Amino acid sequence: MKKFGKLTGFSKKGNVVSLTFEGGAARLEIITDKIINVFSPFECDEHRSKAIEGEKAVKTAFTCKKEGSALVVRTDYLTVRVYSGFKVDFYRYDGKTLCRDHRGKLARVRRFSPTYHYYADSGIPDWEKEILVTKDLHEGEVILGLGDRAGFIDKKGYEYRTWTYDTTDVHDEQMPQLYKSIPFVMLKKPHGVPCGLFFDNTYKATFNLGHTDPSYMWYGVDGGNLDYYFIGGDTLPEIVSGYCYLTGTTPLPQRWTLGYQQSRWGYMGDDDIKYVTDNMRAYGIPCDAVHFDIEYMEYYKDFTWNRDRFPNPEKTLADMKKKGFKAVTIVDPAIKLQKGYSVFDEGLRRDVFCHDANGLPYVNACWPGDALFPDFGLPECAKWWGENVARHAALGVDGIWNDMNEPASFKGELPDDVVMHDGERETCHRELHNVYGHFMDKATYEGLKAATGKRPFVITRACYAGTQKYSTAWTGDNRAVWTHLRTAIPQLCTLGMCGMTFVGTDIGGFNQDTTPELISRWVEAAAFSPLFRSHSDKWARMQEPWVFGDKVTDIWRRYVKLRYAFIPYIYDLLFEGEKTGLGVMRPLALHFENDERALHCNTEFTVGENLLVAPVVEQGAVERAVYLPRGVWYDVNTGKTYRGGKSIIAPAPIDVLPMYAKSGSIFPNYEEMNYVGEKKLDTLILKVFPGDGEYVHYEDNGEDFAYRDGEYNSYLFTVSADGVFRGKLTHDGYKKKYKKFVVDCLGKTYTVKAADEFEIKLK
Ligand code: MIG
Repeated sequence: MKKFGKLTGFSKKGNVVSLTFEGGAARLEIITDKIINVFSPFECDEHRSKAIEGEKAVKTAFTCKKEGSALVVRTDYLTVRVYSGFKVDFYRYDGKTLCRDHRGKLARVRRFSPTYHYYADSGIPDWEKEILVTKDLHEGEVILGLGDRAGFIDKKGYEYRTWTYDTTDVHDEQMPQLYKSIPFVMLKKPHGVPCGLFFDNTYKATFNLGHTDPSYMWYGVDGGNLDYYFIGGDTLPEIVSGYCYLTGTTPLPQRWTLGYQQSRWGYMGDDDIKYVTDNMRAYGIPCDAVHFDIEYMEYYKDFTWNRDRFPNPEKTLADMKKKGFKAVTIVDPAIKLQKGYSVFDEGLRRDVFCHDANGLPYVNACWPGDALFPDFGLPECAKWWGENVARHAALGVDGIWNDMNEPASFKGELPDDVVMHDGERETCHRELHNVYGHFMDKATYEGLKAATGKRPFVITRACYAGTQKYSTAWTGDNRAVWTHLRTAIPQLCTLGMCGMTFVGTDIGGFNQDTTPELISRWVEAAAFSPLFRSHSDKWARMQEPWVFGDKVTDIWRRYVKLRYAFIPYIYDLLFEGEKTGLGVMRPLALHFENDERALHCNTEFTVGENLLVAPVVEQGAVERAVYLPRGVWYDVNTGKTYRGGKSIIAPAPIDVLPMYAKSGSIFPNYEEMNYVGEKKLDTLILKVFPGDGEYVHYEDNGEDFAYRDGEYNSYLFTVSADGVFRGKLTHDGYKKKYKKFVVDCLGKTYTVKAADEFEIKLK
């Protein structure tokens, strides 16, 4: 660890407090009264953030003075005390400790008995890295976040890395790195005030989260600067919003992207696409999109079509469209090294590929064999890529699926010194590995946006902090094992708390042969995951909704229909989320952070704030314990009420997904449909659970960016404990309005013609 030594001076200019230590310079930047950047230039003097775009610092009143041995910086919300050694402690305005640097010595994890101490670990431990941040942890404190992890909601006790990584191993809590790198954690003491730490550095980093010793955590990173943001706020949702204030939010997607999507690596040609689209409709299972995996290409060459299998792609896509299906096609970063392949030729001519240390195009391999890797951070490369995306989309492609962008490569990992660019600045793979996917997603988003004017639909496997602005994500190659179904809940909820709200898993499991029971439970558990897609490996058994017989098909139909009913609710959450950064699937920890049982609940989640979902994630189970936090809850399936603050046993035969609505909640639903856009959305159903409550609903064209200019309607719906339901149009900006509202209170329905204001007395 770098020795900063004695604090020798400070000065204040604008929103920056510059610090000098015997061992070097550092600074604090006041971003807002709750967000402070802690910085020391190890590599350069500027931030070089890939996650944060634009200026985030706002004019903030603060004071700065020496108090004893500490330099004390105060905003309206925070008190920051800086000491020698560049130790930085954060307190709230009322003196409550938020987060302090750890002072004690760090230790190694002991792996040998005292008698055999001469077997001590060799080599330099990770925590002797130059750039190292250590923070105190407390009894019972939980650590949330850190992006793509197959662990639990609480990450305390584990050691993880950020280095995007392609793996088909079982993803479990001990997996140190997965496809995505999001260096953001939140700390929460029982009944204490939470805080967040965003380490905005793209180099390989280690997070020891109380793994060696539960009294501290440390973060150490291989390069770049010491550059992290402390994020304060009274509640966890505020911390999440603070993080998204910095890194951006998930933009509202096109409505159809919330529909069910069918995928498989192994739909080889026109007949397979027809097999899927015909059967979806024949079995009456709503579906909006089919995904085209790498087999649609000619020799795995991006932006080409295999003409033997798809003689006329325009017609394939147009035929799909007639039946109400959108098409999402995969691309991999690796571009086949082949003269005469126009994408390769043009890329070479425009010099958009990564180079090796000798300045020659860097060659590795992937599905197309020997291949070059686009240098997506280079503006010219992003442009070239976007143009290819646009040309491809012009055929009738509706979304782009970015795979293998860790980047994955078949001839070993890219060496550290492969030359890449961050804008016009030349740097290397060691710095940009973790943002390779991020840059690809951004270029893809921009290409699609320019080509279509619609809200781009991009799905990625790899990402960094801030990628939510450009892409949705799936959790990569899971397996058809129950562990992966169980893991999906904390994994998706955690991604959601890290800005990546539009996420999902491969339903049924990607690798290995799923079972009828597992896939049934999986579709139930996934019914509320924003990205709702079944996908499987080429060598796994077929797993379309109808291949396991009527019983399983009925479950699929029921839960896909449930999903379609709830599309307006999920859409509302995404609209809100664009402002707040909050996710769709949320761990109980988020809204019940002072309830220790909720804080550790890994097998339940809420959708928004008021709908609690508790899927069965265990083979053979026909009931399960459900923890209901404080308050009155309605069993959505039966209407029965429960007082929370305790666990109940929920009956859950194979076709039942336990769901609970908070008293006073209102959920907008659609009528049945085979796909989004099949029917005019004239009727809105409002599912009401008695009590006091209000709900804001949002209506727009579901497609383009006109909503940003006010082309939308919003409605305020309220219900009161004495049984009066009211509706009111509160923003009138979109012409095609609902014609009818159906209020459904525990099965009793009331229909009203749409009016700017209405009132119903519920019986
Ligand atoms: O090396 O495109 O995670 O979803 O089906 C495998 C084939 C490459 C990995 C992706 C998976 C996809 C598969 N891909």
